[in-house]
Order: sequence, then C-alpha cells, then structure tokens
Amino acid sequence: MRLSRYFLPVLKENPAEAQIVSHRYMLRAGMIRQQAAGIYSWLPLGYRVLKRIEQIVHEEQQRAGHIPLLMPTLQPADLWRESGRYDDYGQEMLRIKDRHERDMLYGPTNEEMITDIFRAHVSSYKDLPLTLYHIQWKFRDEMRPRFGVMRGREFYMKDGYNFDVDKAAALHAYNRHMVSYLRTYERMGLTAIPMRAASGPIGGDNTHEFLVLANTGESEVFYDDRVTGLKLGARQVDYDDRAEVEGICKEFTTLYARTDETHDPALFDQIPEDHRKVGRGIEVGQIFYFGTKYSEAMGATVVTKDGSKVPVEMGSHGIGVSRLLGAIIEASHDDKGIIWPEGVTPFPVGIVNLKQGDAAADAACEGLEKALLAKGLEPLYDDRDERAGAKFATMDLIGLPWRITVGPRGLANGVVELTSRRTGESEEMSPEAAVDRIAQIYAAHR
Ligand code: 5CA
Repeated sequence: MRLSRYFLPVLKENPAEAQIVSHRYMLRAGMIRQQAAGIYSWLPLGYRVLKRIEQIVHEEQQRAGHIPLLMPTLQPADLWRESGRYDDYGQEMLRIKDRHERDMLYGPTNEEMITDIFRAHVSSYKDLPLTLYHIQWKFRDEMRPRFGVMRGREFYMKDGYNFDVDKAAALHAYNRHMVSYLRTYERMGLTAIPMRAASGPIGGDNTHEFLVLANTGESEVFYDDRVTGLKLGARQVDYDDRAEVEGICKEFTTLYARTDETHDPALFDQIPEDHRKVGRGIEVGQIFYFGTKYSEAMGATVVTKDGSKVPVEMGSHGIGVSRLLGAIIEASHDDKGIIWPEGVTPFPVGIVNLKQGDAAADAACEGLEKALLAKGLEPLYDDRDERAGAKFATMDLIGLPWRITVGPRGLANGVVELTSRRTGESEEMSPEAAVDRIAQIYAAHR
C-alpha cells in the first residue's frame, strides 16, 4: 500500500474528548470516527487491525474444534420472551418495531437464538459435543459509553455456545474455551489473566473473566502477581484430551486472581505480602457454564445413550473483539504513539523514503515493496513528498513494529536501515537482508 493513495486521516492535535491513551491514539491515527455516542465507523487502518484480531480469533476457535456460523444482528422479541429475558434485560436492550408492529431487538448476545437453532436441528447425543460460534456486531445501550471502542454501544463480539450431553462434557467445553482464549490473547501479544467473576444477566455460577492489566481498566482486580508470569507458549494442546485441558486450566487458575465482584479478603490475605497486588484490568473476554438455564426454558432436549430425554447442557463464551484494539494499545504504546505487537499489526512493516523523487531511492523502495509482497508481507510505503521528520512521526504514531528507512546516502553504501518501533534500535543492512529479517520475524506470527 502506498501512503499517497491510502486513506489515513491522522490528527495533529489531541482530541479533547479522549480521556485514555488508546482512545486518543485511535482517533489520532485515523482508525475510527465516532458517529454517535458509542457508535463508530472503522476507518481503513482501524478496520485492518479489527480484521487481524478477528482472524486470530477464528483460527484459535477452529483449532479447538469450534464451528463458525453467522446469526443476524436483529432478533425477534418472542425468542427472548421464551427465556424470560425480554423483560429482565432492561434499558440496555435496544428495542425496535418493524412495519407490522412486531417487536424486534438488536441482539446484545445470542443465547436464545442459538438455542432455537439447536432445538430445530439436533435431538440426539450422537450429534454432540457441538460448539457453534459467530463474530457479529452487538448492541447494548450502555448507560455510559466511553473510552472509544472500549465501552461502545455497538461493538464486535465473538460469542460461542457449547452443547453437551452431561455436565462433565460441558465443563470440558468450558475448559477448552479457557485454553483457546489463553492462546488467542497470547498471539495478540497480551497477557490476559483468567479471574473468577460474577455472571450477571447471562446466568450460571461458573464463570471467569479474562483481564488485561492496565491502570485505565474499568475493573478492580486482586491477584497474586505470580499469575502474570504464566504462559501457554508454543506447547501443543490436544483439545479432546479432558485431563490435559483441565490441567492447563488448573495451572492458570490456582493462584488467587479475582475481580471486585468475587473478591474474598480472607483468602487474599493468605498470599505472601510481596506477591499481593491490587490493580485495575480491562475485561477482554468471559466464559460461562450455565447448564440447562436456556435449554429447559426453551425445550432444547437430546436423547441420551440409554434412551432418556434430557435438556442439553450449555455454556457461552465471549471475546470483546473491538474492545481488544483498545486493550492492546493500552498495553503497548509510548509517548509517540501505538506499538503494535506483530500478531495484530495493520501492516508488518513501513517503508520510509527519505528523498522522494530521487531515482535510486524510489527504485530501492519499490524493490523492497515487491520483495516483501512476494513473501506475503504487505508493507505500507510512505511515498509522500514530505519531510523525513513528518514521515517518522506518522510511522511512530500508527505503530508499525518495523520500519525500513531508505535514503540516497545509505544506498551509496548499499544499505538501508531497519528500525524496531519497540526498542528504537536501528541496524544497517542490505535491502535483501532487511526483507529476509522481516520475513523471519513474521514467520512465527502468521
Ligand atoms: N453471551 C456471553 C458470552 S458469549 C456474553 O455476552 N458475555 S459478556 O457480556 O461478557 O460479553 C463478552 C465480551 O464482550 C466482554 O468480555 C467484553 O470484552 C466485550 N464487551 C461487553 N460489553 C462491551 C461494550 N459495551 N463495548 C465493548 N466490548 C464489550
């Protein structure tokens, strides 16, 4: 992509309405535009990151054996009357009437609709286990939409629903989601800690939230700081192996980590003092086991092996896909701008031409562009006729993790400069070596 042809409306000034750094940088880097309170357009740069995050979520869900589908944003109220939640949900639900005066709503979540799909098509234990998920826009008419995409009214969520024949199988699905989420967040360069939480309007008594530590987070958290060192890393997980998956969950949930809703001061005080931490966190996901709450209310049953008919065991599992952009920026930035982790960056590398119009510099940049594209890596090439300082400032703001700087002086010696956004360190090398290095770095991320 050439910057001269792209649409990157960066702002020079700090927008007054943005109270936290991620909101400020998303506006300044031309990633989003607010259209109404808590409702955003995703401009090209923001859209690219959103799609990267979505892609990682899809890959990790499917690795765990979960099956994608797509449900609509609008739902008939009657489904929600069956579960009893139409009245319970209150003012957070956006209610709409169609031209026939039928009650509709913009879905805040999809337990009812997925249960309806299940009961229409599945009736035997032989079709289980089954986990269906989608990534779809949601609407919650939040009392206080704020912090940009962090607490929107319209937001993008992955929500998955497991159907199992008995409680043990449903708890395995719960654990499988926990492990797949750990891997999902790690691929995005995040440490998200599963914390025992409260279930709210979804229901059930077994639930964990995943929190990214950040002092701008909306949740108060209490934890043993040794949890922050736990990593899934490169280990291969057999998601069908109940004992293995449960073992990983134990590893990540044994140390104390709770939100204020479930905090237990007596237990907390047993943690050695130098590991006892109180802080704030951003909730980037939540998993629930709620058994037969919806299947009983809506008549979703299966015939078991011994011929009896039972309500199917369920849980639901969400990831805040659009919120994750904010969370990643809160966790990874400096005073010049965003620092994207390689896993989610909108472009793997930026090319800065220090002397646009110089035949050798232009040719070298175009050569780099071609060579990177041939390796499946699309660079953002700043080919504008601008001062070097302005080009560097834009690159720093939008946060591409790597930059190749090309100028006539270096080229006379056969070198370009490769710079890490995170460390600021630069290294001179041939253009070929720079391309190889970038390819090597991203081999682990794509
Ligand atoms: N049905 C369940 C799981 S699929 C559910 O709705 N869970 S939830 O309410 O916890 O939402 C899942 C995730 O969506 C949250 O963890 C959070 O990361 C994100 N989320 C919730 N509300 C908002 C909001 N107003 N703006 C942005 N993201 C949100």
